[in-house]
Amino acid sequence: MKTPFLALALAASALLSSQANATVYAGVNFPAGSISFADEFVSRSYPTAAQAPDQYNNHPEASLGVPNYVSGGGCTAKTQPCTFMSLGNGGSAIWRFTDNVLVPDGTSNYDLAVFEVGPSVEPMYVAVSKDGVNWSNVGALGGSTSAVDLDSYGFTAADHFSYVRLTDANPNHLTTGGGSSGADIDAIGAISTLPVAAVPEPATVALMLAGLVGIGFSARRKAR
Ligand SMILES: [Ca+2]
Ligand SMILES: [Ca+2]
Ligand SMILES: [Ca+2]
Repeated sequence: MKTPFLALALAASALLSSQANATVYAGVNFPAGSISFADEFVSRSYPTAAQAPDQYNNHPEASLGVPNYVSGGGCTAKTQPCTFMSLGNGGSAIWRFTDNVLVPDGTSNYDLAVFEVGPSVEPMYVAVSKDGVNWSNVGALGGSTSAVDLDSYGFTAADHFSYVRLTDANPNHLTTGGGSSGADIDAIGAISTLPVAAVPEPATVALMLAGLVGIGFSARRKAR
């Protein structure tokens, strides 16, 4: 009976630790906590070079990890390093999750949240991808809408997404750039997420195998 008990104990502790990670960021509850957020910046592009934001609003690392924008924290040469990255007018950028994947949660609740700086979300289109090559459009954000329900696009539990693409959609300023032009991205978070299983260290695997052999040996001894 040792093995089923052990499996049960491991499952219970995994459940407890996942609930323990739940954290509210800027009013949104993330059940898996800080791993939920985009980990890597992949690429970006602009319709023309003139539509890019200026150098102070152009730091991709400012859009990674948990939301950290503080109201009034603009990006100029005189202030602290920027806490968000502007997309540029009509600009597009791609992010990647590396220690987690974005999944639909099986309900109409939101699954993906984009933290855009300012009182009203600047309009942008959202797409998701499993491989960074094939993309599925999942609507637009703007105004008071800053999150996406993947289930409403027909995805199922088997759909695990590692990439998010945001494209600035403001129709009023598509010709010029500079400053903090385009939507300003503080963070991108998978509300519905699964951790990517870490590959165990060889030493851990050896220890687990030794444990299994030990359990088998003691079971054989008892059977005699
Ligand atoms: Ca992450
Ligand atoms: Ca959902
Ligand atoms: Ca940020």
